Amino acid sequence: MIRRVAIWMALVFVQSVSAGAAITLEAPNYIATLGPDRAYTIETLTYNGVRIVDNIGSCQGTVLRESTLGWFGSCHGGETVIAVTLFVDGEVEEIVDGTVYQGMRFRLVKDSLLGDFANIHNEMALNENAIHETTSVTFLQNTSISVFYPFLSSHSNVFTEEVGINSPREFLHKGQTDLDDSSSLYLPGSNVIGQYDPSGGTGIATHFQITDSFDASNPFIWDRSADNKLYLRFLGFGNLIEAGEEFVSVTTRYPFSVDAADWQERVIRPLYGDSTRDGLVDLADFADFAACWQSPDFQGSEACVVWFDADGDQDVDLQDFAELQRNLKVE
Ligand SMILES: [Ca+2]
Ligand SMILES: [Ca+2]
Ligand SMILES: [Ca+2]
Repeated sequence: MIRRVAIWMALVFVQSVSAGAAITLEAPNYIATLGPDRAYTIETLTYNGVRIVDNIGSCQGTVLRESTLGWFGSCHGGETVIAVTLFVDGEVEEIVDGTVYQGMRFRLVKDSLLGDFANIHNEMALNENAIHETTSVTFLQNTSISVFYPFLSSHSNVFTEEVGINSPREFLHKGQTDLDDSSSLYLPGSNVIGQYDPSGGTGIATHFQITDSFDASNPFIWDRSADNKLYLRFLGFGNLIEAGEEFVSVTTRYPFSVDAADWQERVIRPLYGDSTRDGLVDLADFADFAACWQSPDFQGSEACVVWFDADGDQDVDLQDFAELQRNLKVE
């Protein structure tokens, strides 16, 4: 039924839209738009009725500044999409600009070129709980880079509270981004960032799974008048990147809704049981649970407690399994 709707919409829109119009991915609890103008990065995003990403100067994805040529990627241009494939509920759908696709889960697999000096392979999955992205940037020639953001995301101006957390749950920063004064707030050492709207009771938790190459990474929030934009900045590589070097970033954005008193804890564990941090609780997470449950070495480890200790008694046992069963979806 869902497929049929999407095909019907494609037939209708193919006649009427102008070239370059964004596509819309529509699920029961979220709507995303993305299109060729910004190399198929997200332009707007609404989750459970809350506008997380606005389309005013919105920029998502991977962006860098080549030392002499300037900015490349996403909203800055200079990114040539070589191939992009859309999966709607696991089935490939032809991308027709301007089309509204309806489904439960979407996945976009994209290969693109930045100028002639780097390529990007990006896989972005949207599901009912999160937006999960893996991005790999490979340099094709020796390149002088002055700034490199493997990930950035424009979040709405209503998210004025923020926290920075290191792995797995030490708060390194708690503060506000509410002046709209274009200041940059650096959160060194944090690989989990929470942003929260105290009046609306909604927020977004961004989890970076930072690999070895990102030892010197540094997230920051730019408090612009239009939004509070979150960046992952890569530092400490000098400014020459050699041909063949590859950088991989894995990012999961979990939108959430919770009472103000609990929001900071929710950022640490936005989805109980999702130890793999892809927005789904499935067999991969169950394998982690089993390791936590059965091995005395892991039983009380911090990661086990963070993701699987439902009743807060610092262990992972049968009581916690009851909670996991509630979330577990095996398909
Ligand atoms: Ca702001
Ligand atoms: Ca998972
Ligand atoms: Ca427990």
